[in-house]
Amino acid sequence: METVKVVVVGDSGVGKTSLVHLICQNEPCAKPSWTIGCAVDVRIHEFREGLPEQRTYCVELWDVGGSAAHANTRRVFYGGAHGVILVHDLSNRKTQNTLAGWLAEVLSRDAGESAAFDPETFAGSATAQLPVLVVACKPDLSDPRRAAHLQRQASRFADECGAQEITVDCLSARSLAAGSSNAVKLSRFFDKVIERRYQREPVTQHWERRRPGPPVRHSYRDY
Ligand SMILES: Nc1nc2c(ncn2[C@@H]2O[C@H](COP(=O)(O)OP(=O)(O)O)[C@@H](O)[C@H]2O)c(=O)[nH]1
Ligand SMILES: [Mg+2]
Repeated sequence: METVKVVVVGDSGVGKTSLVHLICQNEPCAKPSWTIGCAVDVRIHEFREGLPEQRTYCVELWDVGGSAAHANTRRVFYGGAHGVILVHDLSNRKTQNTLAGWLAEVLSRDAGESAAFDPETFAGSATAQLPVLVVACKPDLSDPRRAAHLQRQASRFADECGAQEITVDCLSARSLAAGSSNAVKLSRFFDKVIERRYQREPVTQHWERRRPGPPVRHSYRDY
């Protein structure tokens, strides 16, 4: 099965592990353990579901530990990513401000550790490079007025980088229930990641054009 890689980043404790569990297992994670390094889970995704070109893909979700102590070593997990999910926490106001920095960190994966980069510039050109989804977690823990304020802040950023947005209570399976607007947006995001990854190959010719061979190390510049 053909595969795409999506990295999931955001500050520690915002709900990344819980979100990935909900997306991949279709049920909330009772007690997420602290993420050390990176954990990978997969979701089987129907690309363009319901259309003649529908096809099954495997979406790998790379849940990257967000602690500051590992800022220098986690870059290794970003290589070859085809999409990014940026996660923030509506009960923690600092976590919206760091989204641009997280995106810049992912986009600078090939630039070497010492490269200086400007989050604003990177955010502006992000979608030209890879699709982005912004996820707001813990709406249930924030009072509605405060949540709305923090949500607006995140939305401004999402607009700047052309990202879709969803709000997910990771402790409730209903948040991503089949047919819900969240589920539809998530599905469209995965479609976009797959389109971007395979855009040079017309969809109907994937199988004919694939030849067995050694694994290729992809760079986002190839797409
Ligand atoms: N109430 C509530 N708690 C959440 C939600 N998402 C995550 N949590 C809790 O927040 C804590 C940190 O979540 P975790 O997934 O480990 O965050 P990570 O560090 O970003 O991977 C855990 O206790 C989760 O159960 C949510 O949407 N609502
Ligand atoms: Mg985690």
